[in-house]
Amino acid sequence: MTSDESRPFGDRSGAAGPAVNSYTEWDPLREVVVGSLLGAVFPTWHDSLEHTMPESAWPVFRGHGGSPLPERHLKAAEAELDNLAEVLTAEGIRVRRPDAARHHRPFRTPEWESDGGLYAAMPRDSLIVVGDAIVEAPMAWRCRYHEADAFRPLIKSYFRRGARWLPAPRPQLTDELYRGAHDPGRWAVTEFEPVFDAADFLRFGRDLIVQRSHVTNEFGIDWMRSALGPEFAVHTVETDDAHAMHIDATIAALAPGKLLVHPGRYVHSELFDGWEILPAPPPTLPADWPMYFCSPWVSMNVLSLDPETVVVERQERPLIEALTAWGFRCVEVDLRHVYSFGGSFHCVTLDTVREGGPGRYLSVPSGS
Ligand code: DAV
Repeated sequence: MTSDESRPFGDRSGAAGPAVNSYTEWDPLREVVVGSLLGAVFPTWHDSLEHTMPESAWPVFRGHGGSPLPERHLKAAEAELDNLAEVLTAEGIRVRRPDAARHHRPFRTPEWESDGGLYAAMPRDSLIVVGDAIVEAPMAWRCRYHEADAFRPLIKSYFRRGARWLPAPRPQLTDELYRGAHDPGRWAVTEFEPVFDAADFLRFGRDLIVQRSHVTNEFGIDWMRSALGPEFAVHTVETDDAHAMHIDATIAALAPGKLLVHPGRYVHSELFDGWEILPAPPPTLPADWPMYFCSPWVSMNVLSLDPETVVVERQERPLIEALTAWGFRCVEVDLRHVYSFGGSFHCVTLDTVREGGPGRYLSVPSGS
């Protein structure tokens, strides 16, 4: 038993420094959670997945809910995640990993059942650190209902050491949440109850931005506003993405005043007036690379280690050249096998400790 676990409520005085402290996407990174694909399974099919998953994946998903993801590819991807953890450690950053979880086990509520879970690979989707608080997202996909559980030992440890712990209201995920096939509404989820994935938010000090998506509704955004309180402002931004699910392959904030954007999806917001905006070069992934969950644009899903340093996929040469020319040091890491399962460096990490406090970086109209 570590000293931390021997006292049920640990040191919540903050005397040892904040256990979590992360206000931006770019302040110098001190501690990070890196996800794991161990035991990952195919998601259990639900019609709402059609809005965001590549059409080529639908038949595979339909037939394989709860069964293991392709083994060789998965092993190669897990090795990439282990290597990422080593690279970050070598950069002087403390790395935490989730517990092994039994994602293949079916589960049910009184209203529905799922053939299994998914994985603990993408802590960015289920969790967000805002200042000294960890928020657990009410995820919209039924198979992701227990996804944050693999991170609970870490969350409890952060809480014992002074972090605030804000789990969103447990969603019911009944049929009322999902738009029917014949419903002309734009989004897969209705306003039945608050839902969001944490990866639809990005942090800019006292300001956060969020996109409405197929997994994030207005009710969820309102809940986040209320949970964070008046010290933070949450701004909804428009994006041009018919398949919107997670803002981090549309906008990447690399430093104060420097935004990397998807050339097609980014819609200019006056919040970024005065910022330099770099459209990301197209991804280099071969067309026949298996992509079960997302588009190759996770190439721009980079992780900032500080305002001058970015972790980038080794084979994304045009992006590495563009970022280098923009003044960044690029830490090149292989992650293509992980791409196949839905994300890259930003998705697979949760930056629990960064230096710095709450600043103001966005051009916020007065009165909002
Ligand atoms: O481009 O398919 C990826 C988002 C990753 N969480 C895309 C969005």
